[in-house]
Amino acid sequence: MAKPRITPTHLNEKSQRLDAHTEDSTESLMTTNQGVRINDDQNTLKAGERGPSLLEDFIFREKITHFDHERIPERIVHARGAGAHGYFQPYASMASVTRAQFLQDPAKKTPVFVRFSTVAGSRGSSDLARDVRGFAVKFYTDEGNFDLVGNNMPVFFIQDAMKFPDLIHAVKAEPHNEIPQAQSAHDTFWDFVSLMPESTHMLMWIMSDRAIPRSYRMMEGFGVHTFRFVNEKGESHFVKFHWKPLLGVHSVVWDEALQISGQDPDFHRRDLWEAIENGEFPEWELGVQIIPEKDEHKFGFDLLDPTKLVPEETVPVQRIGKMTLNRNPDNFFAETEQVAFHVGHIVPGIDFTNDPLLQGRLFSYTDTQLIRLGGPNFHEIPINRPLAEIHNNQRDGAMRQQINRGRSSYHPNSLGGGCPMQAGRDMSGFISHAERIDARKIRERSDSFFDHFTQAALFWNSQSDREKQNIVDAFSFELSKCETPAIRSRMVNTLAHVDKILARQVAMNLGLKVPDPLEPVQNGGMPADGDPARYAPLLIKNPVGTSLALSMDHAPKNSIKTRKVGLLAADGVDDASIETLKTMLIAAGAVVKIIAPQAGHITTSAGTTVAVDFALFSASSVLFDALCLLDGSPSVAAFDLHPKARLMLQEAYRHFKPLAAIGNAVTVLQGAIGIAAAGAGSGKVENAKGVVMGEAKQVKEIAKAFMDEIAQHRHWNR
Ligand code: HDE
Repeated sequence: MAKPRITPTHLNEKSQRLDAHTEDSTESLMTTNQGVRINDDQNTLKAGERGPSLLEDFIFREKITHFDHERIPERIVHARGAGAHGYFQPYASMASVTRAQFLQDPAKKTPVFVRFSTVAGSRGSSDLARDVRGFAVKFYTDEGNFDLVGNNMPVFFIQDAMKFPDLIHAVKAEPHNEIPQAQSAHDTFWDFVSLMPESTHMLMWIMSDRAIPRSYRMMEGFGVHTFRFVNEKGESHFVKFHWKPLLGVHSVVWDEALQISGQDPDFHRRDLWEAIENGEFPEWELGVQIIPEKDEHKFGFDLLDPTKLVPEETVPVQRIGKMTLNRNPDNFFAETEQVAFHVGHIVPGIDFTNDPLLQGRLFSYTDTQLIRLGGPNFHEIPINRPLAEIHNNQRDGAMRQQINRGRSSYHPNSLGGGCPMQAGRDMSGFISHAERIDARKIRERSDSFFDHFTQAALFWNSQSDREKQNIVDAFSFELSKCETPAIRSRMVNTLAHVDKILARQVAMNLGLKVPDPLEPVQNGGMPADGDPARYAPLLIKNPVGTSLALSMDHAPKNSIKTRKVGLLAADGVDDASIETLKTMLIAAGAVVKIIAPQAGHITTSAGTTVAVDFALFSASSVLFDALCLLDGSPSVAAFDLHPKARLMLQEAYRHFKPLAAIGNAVTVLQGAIGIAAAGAGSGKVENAKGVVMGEAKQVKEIAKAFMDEIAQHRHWNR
């Protein structure tokens, strides 16, 4: 399949040649970076066969010097990530609210590059950390690059950018011993957040299953801040951005996440890569909540406060276009590592608000690229280069690629014919929304930011019982890892302000008393001269309802596309059972893998050879969405009482995954997971709690019921 390329159009011919992708053909000879052919790449230059190496060996020195400098500083946050290319296409013109050209024409495809990431861990850390996921999209629009640098959660820990270094210092590994890696379950994180009541809403999200997604392809994305859309007439609307995954929103369970971190720390990266290689292109719809300026103050919270969301029931999400990721990067470093996102990369028709977190980010992202990518010319790296032409009077700097012609690098000029000229107000240039500001210069926070618990409670109230249980378990796990008792108590006290049952259950797990009556929440962020009446006691201020859109259990579950299903089969497996299951699952879009006692091949009862994808000894249940034990006496016997097979089935059951067994395999499954089929032998397909069992002749019905259970993802009623 021909891969679409982003081709630089604005560089002169010579630099274009230098920037082209290089691929070593079979005829190409090895050269130095100066283009000199290399005769021998095995040995350094020596004074005699057994003599010392010579300093003169420019070939060796060039190679080692380049190697020594292969790493650039990893991102201070979001160091661990994976990226992909694709395109975005709007459904209809959005001209009534924005003049952004890429949102006007349903026929227009805009190339994108997306990078998903975790926040806290180092570049080599596990994908399955309990963490927010970054969801950063670079749109290469005809009017310049627009970066939507969001997360998979709609709110953030803090309200003001001033606190970001503190938050990140607290969550990263502790400075004295650099422990723990990619985990928030330690004292400094909980010390900080328990002193920052504004974090409470985000903590609810982080302790929910949203923090352990099944796949990057199965998580929502959010712009978090309130942005502006501005139309041709200069009219502004507030806008909240959303990404809605077409595969639904799914997570793993915490015990699974812990195991995946060992079994396959690249789980999410591999999943994204494989889906795209297999032609299963991940898709998201871009959603917007559009709020007229006149409604700015009608919500009971401040639209500028990034610890708040606008419930979808209050302002519905309009789906305005679709993003498809259809090409893996050619080179991880050149693209995924060197891509430089920036919330300040916007195009005409989109603008900022005064959200104090967003305002701080507007400074931070360019600054971070200067250190990470080594200078001010990072926009010239191919992955960062806009498709729109660049013309300005900026010159020089480290690693400059563009070779500017002519004498004038200033404006106004007459020597260069006045070029490049300003677009001017009547043309296509960026015009900032002329927001009226009449204010005193102060270092303060608005009173409208001081309701920290209403939306935390809204989130809690909107969860299903099982989701609530998972949140309780996550708080308990994390806080149990804190060594300082005062931090645990302080956090439980904060939780009591959200919900008494939540606080009580966490307190019980930690062996603590629930604070009653509520003690004021401590606010470490309170300035020394602050008015205590403003800060404490902090209590729920607004009526709390529910918002079903906040619960993953309410997300649609109607497809098994790309779910990984393991079929346990050994020599002598029944042909009908393996063929039917494979064919029906693949037809519905699932990814089917054969797990056998050994690697290589198995032979079916009719003598067909089937390739084995996973040997039992190196497989693990946590790498699959569902497991099925196939029929055929010799095959079933190979798994019966096999400790690893039993472990896999038991674990899958404990992780609430769909399971199936056919014919003779039924008793093996029953034995492993300790359940009996209610009507075993009744001639009916048994289907309870996501476990499907039946006779060999019912294989089609079993497959059908199994697929319905896989679509439900997890079965919490066990
Ligand atoms: Fe970032 N953030 N951030 N952030 N952020 C970075 O920029 C920063 C925030 C987000 O895949 C850094 O290039 C500040 C919120 C993503 O390359 C840095 C503040 C949201 C990524 C930075 C925030 C994000 C970053 C580090 C508080 C969700 C990864 C490397 C004021 C809306 C992008 C880099 C990628 C990366 C600063 C808060 C999302 C240091 C100062 C809120 C997805 O510039």
